[in-house]
Amino acid sequence: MRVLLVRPRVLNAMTVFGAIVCEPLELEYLAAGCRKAGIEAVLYDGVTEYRPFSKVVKAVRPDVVALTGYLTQEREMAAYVRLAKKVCPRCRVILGGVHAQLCWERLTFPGVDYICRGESVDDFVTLLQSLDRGGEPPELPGLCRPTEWGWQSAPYVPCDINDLPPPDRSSWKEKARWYRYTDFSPISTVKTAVSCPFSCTFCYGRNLHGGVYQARDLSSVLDELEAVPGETVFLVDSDFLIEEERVRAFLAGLEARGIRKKFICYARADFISGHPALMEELCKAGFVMFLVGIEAAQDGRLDRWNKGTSTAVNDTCVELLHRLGAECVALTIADPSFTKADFRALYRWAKTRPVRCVSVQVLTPLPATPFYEARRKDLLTDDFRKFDLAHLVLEPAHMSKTAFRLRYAWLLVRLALLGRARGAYRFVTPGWVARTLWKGLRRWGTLR
Ligand code: B12
Ligand code: SF4
Repeated sequence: MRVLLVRPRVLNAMTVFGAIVCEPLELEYLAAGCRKAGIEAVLYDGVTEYRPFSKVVKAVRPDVVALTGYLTQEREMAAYVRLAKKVCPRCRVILGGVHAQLCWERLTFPGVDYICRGESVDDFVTLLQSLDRGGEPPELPGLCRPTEWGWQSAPYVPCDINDLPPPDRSSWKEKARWYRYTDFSPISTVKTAVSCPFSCTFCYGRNLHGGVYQARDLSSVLDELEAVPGETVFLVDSDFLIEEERVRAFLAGLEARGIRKKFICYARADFISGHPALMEELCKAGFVMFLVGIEAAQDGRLDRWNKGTSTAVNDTCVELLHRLGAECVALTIADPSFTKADFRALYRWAKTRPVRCVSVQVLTPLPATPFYEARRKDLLTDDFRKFDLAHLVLEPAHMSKTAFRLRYAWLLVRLALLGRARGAYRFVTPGWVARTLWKGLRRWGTLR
């Protein structure tokens, strides 16, 4: 049996400019499971691919096309399904991933045969094996299929993430020049935990895995780190710094095994500000960048979003990271309820704090979050391409939509210039911009 594993093309500002590009880790997990079971797996990563999809399907002639994707990629996913079935009508199409896990009903496009809501690679392999035998697949957790009563999902049961195989990174080297997190390149990505024990109202990631946080055994994480090719590792947990004991054991493991890498991770401001000595050890062990959910310059907003932190905690956090010489990427939110003064306050916050990189995303109700349930009747659109946290999907409360968009764009420009003046984004040169635009143009024609 031959499987074509596909990550869809993304052509938005973030990816066309290539400032953050990660390896297709989800496909590397699936490929590992397939290859272990003797199933041939071919990867098609639309993010780094110039060949038209149908040409690849024609050449590979897969028995199964398995597609991942985020909510912003629904239309692309539907287009890949159409193309796959057109070029290779006998192939089966299976969808999966974080969007499918909680919003699978939106993915029942014509041509889709199965949707896997679960994260289990073993279940995916079992599905492939039963298709290979020509039988009807068993009742696997979270497996959705069309029935005479319409599409039905078997109950989703989170898998034990310790059962996932080590990702197969055999194609990493070939694509390494693409992988970067702003100034750090090439990067590898490693996932050490799923979901998050906190409950910020706008967060999608915490609802994954049945809303239950689970961290992998550290020995397997360290085994993986010993083998990853990148000099910098982006730990893609929703939040890596959760359990103090685990972080200490992780540091001891790095030391004992002599693992020397640079690390980037997501972390909460309250953990950072509450553990100055541990943070110092992390920085000494190679942690160079922390992506911190600062979210707002006002306490009222943090409380409304159930963030569980405060502006004072945020300030202590950025001061501490600055003192330790680590990069703090402050993740903040532009709320459609912003007044002109709120936009100015966010910029002032950045200007008066020792941070170089401040990212601002538009507050967006992502489906399956409490925030979405509360605001779904107010949405300006149900086109999920606009849910990329850069578009406005709720009516602004204090200005017109155009005024909000202009103020948001102006804030982004000012923050980028501020960051640049403070020494960030060194990789952005005129040559680099020209090259990345050219790469984006070449990928434009791949969805055919
Ligand atoms: C790293 C990351 C990125 C990277 C890209 C990573 C990638 N591989 O493409 C970057 C920084 C570019 C990025 C961008 C965006 N991201 Co992002 N990202 C993440 C993050 C932190 C980790 C994702 C990851 O690498 N996971 C590791 C892989 C192995 O896990 P996985 O995808 O769950 O895969 C497992 C299963 O789901 C399953 N599986 C996956 N696919 C398939 C397919 C099949 C067929 C099967 C059977 C199984 C299967 O198998 C895997 C192994 O168990 C998550 C947060 C999180 N906690 O997940 C957010 C997250 C996925 N991102 C999110 C969002 C909103 C975005 C953006 C739209 C907005 C933004 N500005 O950040 C953009 C859009 C990019 C796009 N593709 O359209 C949301 C997803 C919302 C949604 N409903 O889709 C998340 C959950 C963050 C959040 N808390 O809201 N992101
Ligand atoms: S925003 Fe961060 S801390 Fe809050 S629930 Fe999501 S991952 Fe956890």
